[in-house]
Amino acid sequence: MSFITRGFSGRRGDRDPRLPPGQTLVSDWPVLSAGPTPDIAPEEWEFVVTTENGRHRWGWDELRALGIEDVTTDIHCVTHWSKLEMPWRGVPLDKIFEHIETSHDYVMAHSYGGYTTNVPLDDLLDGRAWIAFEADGEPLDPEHGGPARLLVPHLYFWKSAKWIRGLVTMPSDDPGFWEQNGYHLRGDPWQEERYW
Ligand SMILES: Nc1nc2c(c(=O)[nH]1)N[C@H]1C(S)=C(S)[C@@H](COP(=O)(O)O)O[C@H]1N2
Ligand SMILES: [Mo]
Repeated sequence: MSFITRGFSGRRGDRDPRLPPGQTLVSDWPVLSAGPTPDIAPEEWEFVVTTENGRHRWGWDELRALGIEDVTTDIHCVTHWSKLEMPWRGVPLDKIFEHIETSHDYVMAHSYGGYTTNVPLDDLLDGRAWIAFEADGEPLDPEHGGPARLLVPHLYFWKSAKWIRGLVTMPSDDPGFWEQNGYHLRGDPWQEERYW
């Protein structure tokens, strides 16, 4: 009994309370991509939301016109690195879903290049998710998802689909690319929902 509690409590005060369990701080920004980096000019980029009721499409300027926000947030990769207080700029998903009607509770995010990841619709709303096009005060590098990526910082970073192309709503929580390969369906870093 006592050796377990001693092992856990001894170090607790040293840890940054913003770091979820099992995470380590990095000062650089690692690149993690499952395939090649697509080359998409903002003029060609489009974002399409597809529901059981139809499709809604935004071009680059149309999407930005929905309303741009600056947000400073922490990000947590399932491979155990975290970055704290990163400045981002993007359009909150709330602004997009003002124009969308669906009875579905889940979405599949689709990227240029074919990457997919599933997210409960609730996790994209209430100021918790953005279509981001700047980080650290600069346009997103192509390797980090430029011209635009999904940003869902309260879930592990694999949910933040780079080169985002659109969302398709779903009645059930069907697994995306990494989720089919053993990653957790939701991926809350505070619950350590890494694999399943
Ligand atoms: N389209 C696409 N999005 C993606 C990935 C990917 O391979 N393709 N990798 C995911 C994973 S596992 C992580 S940790 C982050 C990495 O983002 P970064 O390369 O900007 O750090 O992007 C996520 N989004
Ligand atoms: Mo990741």
